[in-house]
Amino acid sequence: RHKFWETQPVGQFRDAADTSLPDGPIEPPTPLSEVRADPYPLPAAFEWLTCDLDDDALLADLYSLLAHNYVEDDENMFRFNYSPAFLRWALKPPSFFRAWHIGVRAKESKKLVAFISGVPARIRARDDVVRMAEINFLCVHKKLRSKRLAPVLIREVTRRVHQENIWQAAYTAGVVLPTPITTCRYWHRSLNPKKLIDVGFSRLGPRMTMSRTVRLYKLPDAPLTPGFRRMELRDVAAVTRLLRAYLARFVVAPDFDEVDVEHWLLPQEDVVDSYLVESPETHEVTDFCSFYTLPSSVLNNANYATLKAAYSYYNVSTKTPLQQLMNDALIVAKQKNYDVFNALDVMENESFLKELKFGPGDGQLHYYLYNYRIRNGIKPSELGLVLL
Ligand code: MYA
Ligand code: JJ1
Repeated sequence: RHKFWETQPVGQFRDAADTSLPDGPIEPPTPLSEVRADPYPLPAAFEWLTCDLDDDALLADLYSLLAHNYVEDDENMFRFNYSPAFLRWALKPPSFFRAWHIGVRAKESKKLVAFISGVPARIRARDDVVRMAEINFLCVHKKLRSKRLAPVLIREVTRRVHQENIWQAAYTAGVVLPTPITTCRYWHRSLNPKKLIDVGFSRLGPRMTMSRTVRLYKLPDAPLTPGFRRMELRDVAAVTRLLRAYLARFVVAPDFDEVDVEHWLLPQEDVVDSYLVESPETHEVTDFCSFYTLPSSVLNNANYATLKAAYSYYNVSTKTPLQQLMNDALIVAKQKNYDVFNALDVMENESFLKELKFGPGDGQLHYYLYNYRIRNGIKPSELGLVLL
């Protein structure tokens, strides 16, 4: 059934019942001298292109490939529209490898027709901190689908990750592959219900009018928690301490240091937003919340071209109740003109979703590890990892 995935060191569906297999790497590393030295062959009309994302023209080509060919919802009404600034942020973390930004272009026209990327990360699984690649932005142009190009891209990124002596990876997908470590649900909190209904993202509830719906989702004009403010560079150490202590509670989570926190969590306009609570008395940082900006193109709508969506990222509460903290996150997202605030049911998110009027979406997100077994998988609430 899975001609490609059956050949890969991932949990196979047929092993699901076998509880004797241990947690940890599925196969051992091979000597670097045995890692294939040259790129996998592509069909004759195409060539590999290692992408330089500092090149604005190349970044614009990648943006356009994804804006027209990346992930859509099940009814093809919306398509993710990652901004160029977001792509640069997502693909150039500390110690990134340029060789892991892999394009395929047509030899003749030089048009970019496919892409896959990896970035390095330290990810902890139970008590094992593992160097991994986070694989994302796998995309094949709509006109080249179902020609088995995706397995070539995956093999090539795997080869280039192996060349750095890294043997594990983490990735997410909307489709079921062998074998998810967990399956998460998307939840959505309307901020601009009228627009969401107009574009078909949500529907008017039974026995609801537009004006009752608008009232239902109304939020205060400014955050309510005293000491709630935007994160700044001087907060990196305090946020790192909070986040490390919090993520230690989950079975699978990133192992962030201060360098990572500065990259992944310091606010960048229309890319990532982070807020914290600084105690007005002690000036201690006690709580933290963050979201990233991922608009979606609205396909086939006469009135609107894009939906502005915020996605819940990492949140930590030690003093302010999580529900109150996330209510303030909704308030600042509303102030900044987001149409919807999305969250997965990971970490402790279940504790506020219903109370803050999030509703379940029709999309799921499956999480995977490559060459690392986690027997029986985990629950979404045991997962402390958010991929972009
Ligand atoms: S998830 C986002 C993926 N992108 C999209 O959904 C955008 C829109 N779709 C497309 O661009 C294409 O449909 C794609 C497939 C490119 C997805 N992950 O070439 P094909 C398998 C993994 O004929 P196409 C993200 O970015 C499929 O089961 N495998 O198909 C994370 C089949 O294999 P098998 C997938 O539709 C990516 C084979 O591909 C996915 O033209 C993580 C068919 O190939 C998918 N999302 O192209 C990648 N979709 O026969 C894995 C289909 O066995 C990383 N397939 O069932 C693994 C770790 C690597 C590093 C390891 C380091 C140590
Ligand atoms: O956004 C998603 N679904 C929306 C729109 C559905 C449109 C018709 N299919 C949705 N809306 C309902 C919201 C409503 C608001 C009021 C309260 C009740 C709920 O459900 C879904 C997620 O739910 N998104 C997708 O399907 C996009 C793809 C998701 C898989 C992502 C793969 C990631 C790639 C790896 O990086």
